[in-house]
Amino acid sequence: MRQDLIDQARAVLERNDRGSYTVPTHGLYPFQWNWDSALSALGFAHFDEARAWTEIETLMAHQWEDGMVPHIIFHQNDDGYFPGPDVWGTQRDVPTSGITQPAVTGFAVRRIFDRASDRAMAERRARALLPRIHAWHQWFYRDRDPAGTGLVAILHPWESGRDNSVDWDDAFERVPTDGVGEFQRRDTSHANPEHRPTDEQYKRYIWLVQHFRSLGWDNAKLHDASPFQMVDPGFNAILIRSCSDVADLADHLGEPEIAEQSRAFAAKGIAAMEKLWNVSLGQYSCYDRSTGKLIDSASIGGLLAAFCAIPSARAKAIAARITTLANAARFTVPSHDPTAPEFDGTRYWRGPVWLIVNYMISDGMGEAGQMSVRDRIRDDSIRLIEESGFAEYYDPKTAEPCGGGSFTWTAAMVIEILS
Ligand code: 9YW
Repeated sequence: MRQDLIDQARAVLERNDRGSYTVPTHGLYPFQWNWDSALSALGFAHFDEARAWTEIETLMAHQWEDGMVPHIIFHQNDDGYFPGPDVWGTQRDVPTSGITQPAVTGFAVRRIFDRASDRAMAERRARALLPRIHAWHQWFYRDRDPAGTGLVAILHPWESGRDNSVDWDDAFERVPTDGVGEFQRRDTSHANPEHRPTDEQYKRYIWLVQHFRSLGWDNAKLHDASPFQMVDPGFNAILIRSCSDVADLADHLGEPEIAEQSRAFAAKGIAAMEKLWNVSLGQYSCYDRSTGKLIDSASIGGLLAAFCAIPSARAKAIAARITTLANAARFTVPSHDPTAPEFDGTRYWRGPVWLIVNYMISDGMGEAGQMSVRDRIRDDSIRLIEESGFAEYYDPKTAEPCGGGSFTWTAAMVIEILS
């Protein structure tokens, strides 16, 4: 049975493989997405190490001169997705979006490196990637944390990877929609509109894109000019974890300056994470940098914090919180608390379970010694696949498969968990 699932997962990866990059799924997402690629490479590495390295190299080849790594790379034309390159207007030879996504690449590279059987290839390819990944991390702490707090802000919900999370609802009230003309969404023709963000949210997504475009995508200006500046614990935890992993890798590859700076980023970040602890929720939560307030939204962003080396008392509290959530749903970990009024079990990031987030939280739980919660998340993840196939996300109460099907990173996580 397990080998059967691994074989099916591998077939999904192969179907979505476009040679030097992978699309998240045919139709709905016809380009290369940033954190999808890094996590999908983990799956490839189990049966084709060279292909895994190529996935990440293709992503990093489109890094901007300032260090930013874009969230979408539009390798070829496809009208099936909105907003396409003409809306972003980033003026690059191979068009890209103008915002970034969770920096999971440093973690993925370290993991692929550690497990590689072809050591010479791993040394060569990791050595070439290391300075690029480090430059991305430096960009984050320079342009997304201009006051040097130790935590970076996202300027668009798409950067978090959790597009329509409840976390952004209040801040989105402040994002205007004037000047956003008519547009035609394409996502709702590929997937059930009930499973996707609303039109009102899309107007605000596009307003932010137009605003940043009017500033010439100059990252030195965007942070202060954005009405949306959100400090997401999950996003920061991924960056901190990648900084720690890059530090270890740099030690191994004889790059002491990269190691030292990466370790300093991680240490400062972990200390600053404490400010995101939300006592009333018993978990971490987002901080709205524009208003200076913690947001009382019990989302998975606050649990994903466990992906970096938070204090053990905090990891224990997160484990307890996941156990409580598990009692309110059949499958862990719902992307929003099922007992909260905003919970919606099929609408994207407002309730459904996502295997990639499960993977990262369970990894963090394992690192923190919380083995029973780690195992529970992994078992639930595989039960979801057995019941409902390789979907984009799942209803945590019914296991209904939602969004796109034959999904690359879902398949990659299955290979990771079962191999
Ligand atoms: C979109 C590709 C991407 C993920 C994001 C997810 C979704 C794309 O799909 O965003 O157009 O809304 O929210 O995390 O990278 O799988």
